[in-house]
Amino acid sequence: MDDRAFLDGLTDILGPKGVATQADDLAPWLTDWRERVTGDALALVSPKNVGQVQDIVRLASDAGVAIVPQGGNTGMVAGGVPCPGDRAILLSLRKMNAIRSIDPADNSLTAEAGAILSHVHAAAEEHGRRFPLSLGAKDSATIGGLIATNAGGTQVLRFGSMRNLTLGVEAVLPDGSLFEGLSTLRKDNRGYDLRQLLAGSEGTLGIITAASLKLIPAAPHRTVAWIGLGSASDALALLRLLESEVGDAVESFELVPQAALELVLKHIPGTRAPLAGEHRWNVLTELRSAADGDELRAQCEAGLAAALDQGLIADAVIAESEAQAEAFCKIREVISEAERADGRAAKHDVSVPVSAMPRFIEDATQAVEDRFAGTRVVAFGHLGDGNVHFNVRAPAGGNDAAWLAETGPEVSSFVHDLTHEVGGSLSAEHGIGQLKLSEFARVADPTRLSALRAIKQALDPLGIMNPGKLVPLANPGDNP
Ligand code: FAD
Ligand code: 2HG
Ligand code: ZN
Repeated sequence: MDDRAFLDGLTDILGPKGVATQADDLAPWLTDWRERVTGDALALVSPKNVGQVQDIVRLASDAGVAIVPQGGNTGMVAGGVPCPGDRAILLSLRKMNAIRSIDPADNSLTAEAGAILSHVHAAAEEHGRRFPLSLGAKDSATIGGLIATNAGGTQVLRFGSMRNLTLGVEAVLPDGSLFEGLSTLRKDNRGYDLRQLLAGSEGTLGIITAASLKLIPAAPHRTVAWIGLGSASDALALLRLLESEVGDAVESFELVPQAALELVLKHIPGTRAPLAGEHRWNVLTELRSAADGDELRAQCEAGLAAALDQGLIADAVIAESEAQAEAFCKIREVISEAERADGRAAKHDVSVPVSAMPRFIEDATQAVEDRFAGTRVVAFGHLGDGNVHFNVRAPAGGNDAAWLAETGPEVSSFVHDLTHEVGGSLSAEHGIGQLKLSEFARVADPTRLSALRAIKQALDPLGIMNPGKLVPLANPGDNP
């Protein structure tokens, strides 16, 4: 089937308004959030229902055209945009954004894949419940994209990543068949778990059209604190101390270096440093309780006082109001945006065992800055999960885009080797996409790679679902 006949077929399925082919209409969706890749597509299609998704998949399969599912296009590894030169369509789930149902007795919510995370939060809150996963892109990221990347965020410490919070999935598989897995069962042992296979599959095994999510009871009382301290190992000791004081009320424990705070203050209007002095490291922690706000705050104060006595922390402030709590949290949420506004960085979304992370941050920072003169490491994020964003910023005053293109790959290999040496992973939460594909192929265990390829081949033998992402080709030279 030639391109003309294929596009006519798409218009038959979706009507003219559901198919965009003009370059201006496509352009905003062909480049990823980090502006690292601009891909090619024959069309942007926006189905409104599952039947249309199935018809598009069958037509694309007949025509041998690749399909790139896209939600909010906030992914960090260019998984949601086509590869340059691809004969592909972008399939946007944005019009499939309904909250289909909420069942407070079941503590579950069922939403279409294009539902935006903050809308899901609001819908759960209306029923006295919470969906406990949040991240800086919450006003754009969609449920489909979050599942497809197995996203994490700031509350993984307590509630786990998207996998742990997804009860059921509805998805169109690469042959156009519909997997009707929207169950809200808490226990289901019918063998291989397709829901879990789709979580983290980055659009390579099918198109998620809806999902059932786990809700938890609302916890109206929160205490948010900003803490200044001298080292990442003190920060980890503080986490363990707070946990012993307040138990699992600690929902977030995020590490923010002074360098990241400075980027935020420089680029994000309306932000203010929470503490008067400067500290090499800061921690943002959020504690929540359904029971008693005053007691929670008292426990937090006691924990911080003990930390001060033990010399673990230098200073701390507990938010006095909800507005101040939001302001503290915002500083953490906008780090990526501030970093992007400041220039290019080689980004590394690494995890190592939690106990090894403080040492890793110190040693790897030293090693990178020694080896690549002028670079500056900004390592921030989810310390309690053993996951920091180990971002290496280009030397100041040069052409950072050119630096990233020329030196970035060498820097990334260096960082990934250091990660690998301590048993870590090169992708803790963002996935592989296009940007980490060659590195994944380089460092991954061959058995893992061949199992991935076998699964891909079994479900998508024609290779139409999001090619060039996540699953490295057997011949490394063929990878984009
Ligand atoms: P997209 O970017 O559109 O797509 C991401 C991947 O999912 C692509 O491979 C795409 O093909 C696939 N996909 C999308 N929809 C579907 C579908 N319906 N079916 C099948 N495949 C699909 N991530 C974290 O884990 N933790 C964070 O703390 C975090 N913070 C962020 C902060 C900012 C400011 C930004 C910009 C991003 C952040 N991210 C974070 C990354 C990003 O938000 C997540 O990866 C998110 O899950 C992507 O959702 P999306 O709807 O934008 O997906
Ligand atoms: C975060 O934790 C995101 O803020 C983005 O995962 C990390 O920009 C990054 O490197
Ligand atoms: Zn993160």
